Amino acid sequence: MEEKEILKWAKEAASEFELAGNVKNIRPYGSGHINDTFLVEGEKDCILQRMNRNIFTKPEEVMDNILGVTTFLKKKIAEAGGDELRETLTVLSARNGKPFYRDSQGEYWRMYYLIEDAVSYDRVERDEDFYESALAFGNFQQLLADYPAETLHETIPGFHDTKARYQVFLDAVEADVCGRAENALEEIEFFKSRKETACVLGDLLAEGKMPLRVTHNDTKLNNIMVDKETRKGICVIDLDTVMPGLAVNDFGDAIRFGASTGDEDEKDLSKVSCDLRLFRIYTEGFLKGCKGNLTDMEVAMLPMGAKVMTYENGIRFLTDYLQGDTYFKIHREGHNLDRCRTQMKLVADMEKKWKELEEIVRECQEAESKMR
Ligand code: ADP
Ligand code: GN1
Ligand code: MG
Repeated sequence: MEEKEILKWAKEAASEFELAGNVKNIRPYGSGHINDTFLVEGEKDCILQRMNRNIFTKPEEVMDNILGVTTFLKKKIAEAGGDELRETLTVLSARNGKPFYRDSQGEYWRMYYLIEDAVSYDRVERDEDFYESALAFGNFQQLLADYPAETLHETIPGFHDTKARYQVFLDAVEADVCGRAENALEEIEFFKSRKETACVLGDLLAEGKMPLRVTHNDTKLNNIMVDKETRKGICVIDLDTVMPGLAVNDFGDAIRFGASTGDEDEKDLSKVSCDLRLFRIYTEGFLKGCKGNLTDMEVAMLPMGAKVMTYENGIRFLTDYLQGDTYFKIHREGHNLDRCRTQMKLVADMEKKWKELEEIVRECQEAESKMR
């Protein structure tokens, strides 16, 4: 659908939410890959989103999770004397009383308060911001430690089941519906030759060696709002994939995006590597945010989380390229292949720096436990 057309639907949807008040302006917003996001400027600024129905096939369940989690967090934030309107998302009801509006085309729209005086970053601009984001994501996991996990719907089945994703990737190569596999022979080989990476964490989980926790599962830097003044990571957003998962994956996904020296879709691969300084900064913040609650195995597996999440995103981008770009939003031809290549470069670089990554984690853990 063209931008103008979506905007027309967005205006109609906005009017279905009372709190949008007198809408002055609506415009596309942010750089997420999944939902269509709009800033609604009115009496109080809001964020309107058209949920991606291809991906979230049960939008009611997604909203049920988000309401459950944000209600739970608001209580904890209030108890700690925080600002519950800024430190977590606020889901606004539509006129129909539901936490979403379904339009005549069957599309689902939701509205949140805008987190004011805060920004989200697409790349690390200041080390302190990266540290604060780590602290906030670690803390987020701790706040949800006693959340009743059994009440959460699995919004995307097998979301971080890397082994299952590997199989989907193999099937996509085999089917080659767009005839693109011949453009990606090296890339396909790269992931095939590292098949064991797809299995490591799933195996540890199956063997009971790592706990399942309530995790965010999409810890990209731009999924956290940083206060413009205090520069603290004040609000974790994009709660669509809060589900039982692995702590090391939350750590790892943030590293693959934020500790890279290049953008996720950088074409010049000489600019892409895993920055050890940023890796250290994030490790320090995450361990602090987790307040000593990670098991020894989880701590030891933090570098693996980074590698596995990077590998997984690589096969996801490649699979999407092979399948005709039906999942991630793209803005140019070959966009998903470019994204896949940065992930490959990062995986290879992490392999080269493996000993250093492990050493950094050891040092940070030692320093953190001394401070506790
Ligand atoms: P996607 O799933 O497509 O990534 P997000 O929920 O992450 O969608 O939203 C996309 C972007 O919109 C975010 O990165 C952030 O910049 C902005 N955003 C989303 N919700 C809010 C909010 N409540 N307040 C301020 N900005 C927001
Ligand atoms: C998507 O929604 P967004 O843009 O924050 C994706 C993540 C990927 C990421 C890659 C629900 O995140 O899993 O790691 O793109 N989210 C979903 O940039 O698939
Ligand atoms: Mg997002």
